[in-house]
Amino acid sequence: MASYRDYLAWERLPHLWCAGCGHGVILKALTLALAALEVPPDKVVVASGIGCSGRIGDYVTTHRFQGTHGRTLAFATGIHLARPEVKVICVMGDGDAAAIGGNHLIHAARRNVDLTAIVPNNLNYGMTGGQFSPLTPPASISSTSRQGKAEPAFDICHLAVVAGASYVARTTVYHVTEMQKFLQEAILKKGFSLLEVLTPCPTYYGRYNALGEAAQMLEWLNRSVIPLARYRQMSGDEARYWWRGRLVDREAPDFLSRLKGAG
Ligand SMILES: Cc1ncc(C[n+]2csc(CCOP(=O)(O)OP(=O)(O)O)c2C)c(N)n1
Ligand code: SF4
Repeated sequence: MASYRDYLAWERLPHLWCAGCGHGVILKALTLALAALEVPPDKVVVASGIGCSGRIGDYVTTHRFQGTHGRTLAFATGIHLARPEVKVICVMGDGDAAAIGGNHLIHAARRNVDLTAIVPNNLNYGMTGGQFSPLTPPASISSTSRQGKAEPAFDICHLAVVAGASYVARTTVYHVTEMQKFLQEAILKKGFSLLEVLTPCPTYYGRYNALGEAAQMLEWLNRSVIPLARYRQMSGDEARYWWRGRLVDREAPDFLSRLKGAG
């Protein structure tokens, strides 16, 4: 029986993340999911762009690919088309996936490319010093919004659904068991799957917004992110909350099947 230990590159530890960063929790959940699915490490590629979250790929024993910021899905599509028997798992921060890489995201979902996209959403650009991203909530303090972010945010999960993704879900690093379950479902899904994981960046977002230390940020996530079924019953004050759950799980032809059909 496989163990998560088989998927962790122990010789590369200790990791470089700040104390209390949530990215390590996502790394552990990913290794647990791969072990539970018993996918051999040499049948997996973890592809990432640039950012603190992108370093998740540094600590796995699978194949790894790190490309340029925002271009993960373009590279990953090429890897998948060349080696369709290998599971390609992409890790992209909220800046990477929703800002510079937003167009790639829309079209990977529209084409329904058989990839798994994990979006660790720490509500800011961690690696470059806490700038706001398109997913940063309005009024947040960041290094580029000292008086509070004036722009609205968008929901990357709904964006992926309307673009055509086969599987879309959201959870948090507080909900580790749910995260592992969603990861397994996403990895098994034929077609484009996206899992957004809300995660603390105590160094920037937490500090700028007076959310306390990492443990307090986890409590804050647990309070602020409510089950999807409950969210759907709410009216009026929804803007205060995020939902978590499985938004879509549907069958549709994936990109490679369509290409073969067209050929
Ligand atoms: C083309 C390009 N533009 C900008 C950068 C600078 N840069 C590196 S990481 C990053 C943002 C990281 O934020 P995010 O993607 O949210 O990941 P996090 O670090 O928060 O995990 C930026 C803007 C870059 N490396 N390449
Ligand atoms: S800056 Fe934020 S996202 Fe980056 S390692 Fe530190 S806590 Fe994590």
